[in-house]
Amino acid sequence: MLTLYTAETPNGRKASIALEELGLDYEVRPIQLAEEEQKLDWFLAKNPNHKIPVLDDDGQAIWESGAILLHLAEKYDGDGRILSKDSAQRMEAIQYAFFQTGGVGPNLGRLGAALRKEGEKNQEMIDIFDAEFRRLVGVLDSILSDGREYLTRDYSIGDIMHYPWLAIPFQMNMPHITDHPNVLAWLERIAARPAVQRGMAVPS
Ligand SMILES: N[C@@H](CCC(=O)N[C@@H](CS)C(=O)NCC(=O)O)C(=O)O
Repeated sequence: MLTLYTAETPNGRKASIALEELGLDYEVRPIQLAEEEQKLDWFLAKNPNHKIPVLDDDGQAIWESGAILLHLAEKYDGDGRILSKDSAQRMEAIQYAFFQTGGVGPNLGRLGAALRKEGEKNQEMIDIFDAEFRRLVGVLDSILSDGREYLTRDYSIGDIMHYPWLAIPFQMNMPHITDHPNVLAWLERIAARPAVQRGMAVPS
């Protein structure tokens, strides 16, 4: 049995999109982050890093969104729907998944936190994260400029890892996205996928 411990955040939605793309049956257990439910002992026993998402697969608790997607691909993706069976394609998809966890995720996350900070804002920090986020979107834009449909030849965990994060500035029409036509077109393509729409609605 699969249970996804998640919340209404980009990292949680990577996992729900992957589960939906694979057509798996799973239960959703929403975690109230504002109430710090992720810091209760029962949750820490699943993820000592007190963060969602966590996927419980028959008693095995897996945390870190990238590891969850790799686990789902290894165990449930016989057709290569989210991770190609071709070894070069597979490695390229994993490369983009790592690129997301070390790049767009932390930079956009910290930019959002710096902008939301109550009281006096640290403009220097805002400028650093903003510039780095803009640079990373530019890198993605230049990769997509050769006309490819997805980050790798086939739709993959690389696309899934990036989408929920970039969907935020995309929906807000931020120049970071609108200045990058290849990223914009890629986001529209991913947003049109029914499994992505279902995954983005979790938890409902
Ligand atoms: N590197 C982790 C990041 C997960 C993460 O930052 N989760 C946030 C929500 S998006 C969280 O649970 N924060 C609660 C906390 O830090 O206490 C992943 O990719 O799974």
